[in-house]
Amino acid sequence: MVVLSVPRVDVQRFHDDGFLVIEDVFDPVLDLDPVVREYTAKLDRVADAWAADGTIPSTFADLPFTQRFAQILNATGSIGYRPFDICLGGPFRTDEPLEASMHAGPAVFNMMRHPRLLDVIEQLIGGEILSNPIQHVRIKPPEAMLREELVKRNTMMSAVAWHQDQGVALPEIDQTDILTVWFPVLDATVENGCLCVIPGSYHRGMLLHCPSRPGQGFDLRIPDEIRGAGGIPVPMTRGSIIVMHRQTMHSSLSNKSDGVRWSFDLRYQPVGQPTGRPWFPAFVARSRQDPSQEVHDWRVWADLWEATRLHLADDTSGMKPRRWTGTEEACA
Ligand SMILES: O=C(O)CCC(=O)C(=O)O
Repeated sequence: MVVLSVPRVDVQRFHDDGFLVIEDVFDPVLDLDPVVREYTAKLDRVADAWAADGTIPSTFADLPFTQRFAQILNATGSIGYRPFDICLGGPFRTDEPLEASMHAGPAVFNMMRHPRLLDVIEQLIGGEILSNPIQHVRIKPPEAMLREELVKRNTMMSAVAWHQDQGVALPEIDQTDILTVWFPVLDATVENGCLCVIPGSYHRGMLLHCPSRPGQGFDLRIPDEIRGAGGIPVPMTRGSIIVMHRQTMHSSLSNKSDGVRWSFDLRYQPVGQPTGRPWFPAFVARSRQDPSQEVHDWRVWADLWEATRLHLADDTSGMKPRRWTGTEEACA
């Protein structure tokens, strides 16, 4: 049996730059290929259900994954992405299963609590680690395959404007140690839309974000002078991760390639700190003090989301608006 060493984290460099790329955290075949298989099966199930109820004109079963995914999104619009993300998106309804509202499965859950990923996080924030529910899987087909409206409006499927992750959560996280962990399922390149970061940018603190696209209340970004501040693209091979400070300015490029750009963005923090989305469920990914608190079974994690879904379908009054409205004077 091959025993892999704990990935080494250059903590000083993380504090200097506000981000760190660490290679070979995952085994692409053992860890990431199961994610691809899980989503391939999910796409089959979703396509069958939607073709049966007339949501889409065909299952597009003869197409390879990327083309099929693009065709289904083109036929359904943004709403068609809901079953594939690993976080609930509205509308919250009681008359559909969790399966139709988001994705929860063993392969994605194994990534979220992968021991080597948690070994990295532990070196930065200690051994009491909460998995924050602001988490996404982004599967971005080539922009040339998508309807223009989807490319313009949906950041799960297209480029993401400059922002700080702290800016899209409630102010309750401002004093926390939340880290963003981003990793590609397939290699992320400049051509297919890798992440970009501005090294050291978190030292400038939190900046006002303004809506980047008219009418997009949920799409916030930092002002023009920062946008031009010289971010660097961060191409990454599958198996590697990038860890970012919550105030690190980052964005992602458009997918100009003919293949899919596929990634996870997850967040972790010390147990006990607020998550910035209190209406969504967090779970203990690692506890050195009390391992009995850890969630090990993906079904337990899925049940937390199912309970949340049912609650929100009934009552969304606990959901708070974003910290900015876009009507701030400086956004004019
Ligand atoms: O994956 C992307 O394209 C952007 C991800 C991102 O901005 C984030 O994780 O905050």
